Amino acid sequence: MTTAINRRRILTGLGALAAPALILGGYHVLSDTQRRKAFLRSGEWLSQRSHALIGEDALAREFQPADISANFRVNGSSRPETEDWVRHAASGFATWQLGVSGRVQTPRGFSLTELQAMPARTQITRHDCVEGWSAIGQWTGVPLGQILDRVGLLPDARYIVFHCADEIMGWRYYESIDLAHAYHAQTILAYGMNGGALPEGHGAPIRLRVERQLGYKQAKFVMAIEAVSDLAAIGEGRGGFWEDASEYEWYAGI
Ligand SMILES: Nc1nc2c(c(=O)[nH]1)N[C@H]1C(S)=C(S)[C@@H](COP(=O)(O)O)O[C@H]1N2
Ligand SMILES: [Mo]
Repeated sequence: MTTAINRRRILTGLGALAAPALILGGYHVLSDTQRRKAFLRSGEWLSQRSHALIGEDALAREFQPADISANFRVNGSSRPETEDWVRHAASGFATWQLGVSGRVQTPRGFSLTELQAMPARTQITRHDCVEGWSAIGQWTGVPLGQILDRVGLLPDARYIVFHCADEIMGWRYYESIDLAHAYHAQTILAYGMNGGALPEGHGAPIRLRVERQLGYKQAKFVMAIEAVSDLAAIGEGRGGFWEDASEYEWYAGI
């Protein structure tokens, strides 16, 4: 994907954000939008790493335990059929490792036990699927930023790609986010849900929670993550399974 196409897609996404912001009339939302616009016009955003400048550090709303949905739907893939995942699932992911590669100083794997031993974050948030349903769940996991800091991003890293275990119609599910979202406080690789282990259908052994984005960005069954400088060589180059397969926007901010 060329930078120009990427810019168009991000701008389209931001355009969609502006309308609800105006309707809500929240002054901080409006000023965020204004700041985004000025920032985009300046052209600086192409190289800008600071999420604070584009307002990406704002937290998604968090809820109380009493708000947790009794039924959180399993949507999309519910059980990968790829050989690797099936084998690891059979042994409770005991020897599974999350691979971390790409534009990093030290590519390496992390076992589930290692991930669980790292400082964790628990959050109760609302998941919004574009198909028109929402559910509130509690997620526990390791902040993605901690993993990225352990491997050390190279200066040209701009996106984090999540490679999943499942295939839909013969295509591997994958997703990607920029570094501002990767380092957002509520962006975690979750291994727990509603106080227990992450249920198989919700993405065992780990799934991404990137709480300022829509449902399809919440990659389940994550087997590996890859830091890249450009999304062009991944899948069909639009940054995710649904982005490649349909008109879903790469920037799915909510
Ligand atoms: N690997 C993978 N991740 C995925 C999907 C999928 O089919 N495969 N579906 C996406 C969509 S559209 C939604 S709404 C959520 C559903 O997550 P849930 O099953 O925990 O409700 O996962 C997202 N992540
Ligand atoms: Mo979805």
